[in-house]
Amino acid sequence: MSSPRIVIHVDLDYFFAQCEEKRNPNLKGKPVVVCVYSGRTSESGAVSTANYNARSFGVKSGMPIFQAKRILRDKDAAFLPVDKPYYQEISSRIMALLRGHADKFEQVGIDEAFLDVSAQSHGDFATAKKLASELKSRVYEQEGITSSVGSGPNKLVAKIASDQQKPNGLTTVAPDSILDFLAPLEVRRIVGIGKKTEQILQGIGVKTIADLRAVPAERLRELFGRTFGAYLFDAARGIDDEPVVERDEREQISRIVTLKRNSRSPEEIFPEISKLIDDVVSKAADKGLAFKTISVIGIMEDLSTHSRSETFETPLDSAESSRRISRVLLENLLSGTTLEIRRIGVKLSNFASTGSTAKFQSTLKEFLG
Ligand code: DCP
Ligand code: CA
Ligand code: CA
Repeated sequence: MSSPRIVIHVDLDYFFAQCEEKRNPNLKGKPVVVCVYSGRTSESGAVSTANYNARSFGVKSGMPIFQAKRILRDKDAAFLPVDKPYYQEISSRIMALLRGHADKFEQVGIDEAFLDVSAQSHGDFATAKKLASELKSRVYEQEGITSSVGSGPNKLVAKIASDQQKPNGLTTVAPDSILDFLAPLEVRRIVGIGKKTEQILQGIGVKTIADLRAVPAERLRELFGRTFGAYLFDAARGIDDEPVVERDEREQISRIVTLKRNSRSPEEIFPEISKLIDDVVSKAADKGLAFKTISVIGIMEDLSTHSRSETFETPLDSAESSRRISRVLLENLLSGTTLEIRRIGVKLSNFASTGSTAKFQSTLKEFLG
């Protein structure tokens, strides 16, 4: 038998706000709120993230800025605009550091990554724990950024573990403690369980992962369908076979062609899109990648660019579905303009490994109607 897999998940703490503290150390100790200003008035917009000081008063991501200001009045709080390029620079350096310590590496978003360290830790959890703690220290020494790190036998458990003791946490889940570790946690801690699933589960008296574990496979299948039902059944037991996979470096695969003549006719344009889709989908398949986002891009007769895209919760890899989606996107694009299309393109992005497809295909069915 091969030795167990060991996966580490790193999640940078209150990332945007921590980057602001790094830039301006005077902010430390104060509530810091990073804001997406919508520009209509000086107060309109939403909170992107906040440091833990601000969170202790109830400030949250997504909250209207005026509400955060009200909560933090008299608290000497700093309200700062999002500076994505700056956060991106810091993220890139940290990701490069982490990548250097992984057998396999998968970045997820700007502030998270999975590291498969099975080989270098010889499947030994004590070694992996030491490695996880070293990674935290290195990131802190190099960038002054704290992180929360979890390790476990797979991505599912590692991610739940990193979320367990935020901020600046380190949580190791050994194979013999998976079931006990998961048991008392709320079901929403499982990736893929959103509000809707949580509500359905609550309806049958399921609050914790232990409760979920007690639900028969057949019942889960009735409630959630065969694939998602099976996923929940496994997840409740800490079972997850998703590999850690390096995302395509360019993070997108695209192709564009010039139409024989400018057109607004789907009948004329769609056959071109269809060929492009077959091409990019097979390129993705060659790389073992599935994709969550499909975009259709039109360069119009006046050379302006119009695009439409759709993102699915679960990765796709089927050319047939992609063609059908792109047809809808093309029609949406055309309905947003009276111009004729001169060049037409398609783009796949938001990649994941194949093997993760078809888990939540219901979102696809909803989109296609
Ligand atoms: N973000 C955002 N809007 C949201 C959620 C997040 O703009 N609704 C941005 C700001 C965050 C970054 O993405 O800094 C990472 O998101 P996380 O969910 O990981 O949140 P934080 O890193 O801010 O906090 P935590 O310490 O809980 O990980
Ligand atoms: Ca984070
Ligand atoms: Ca995150």
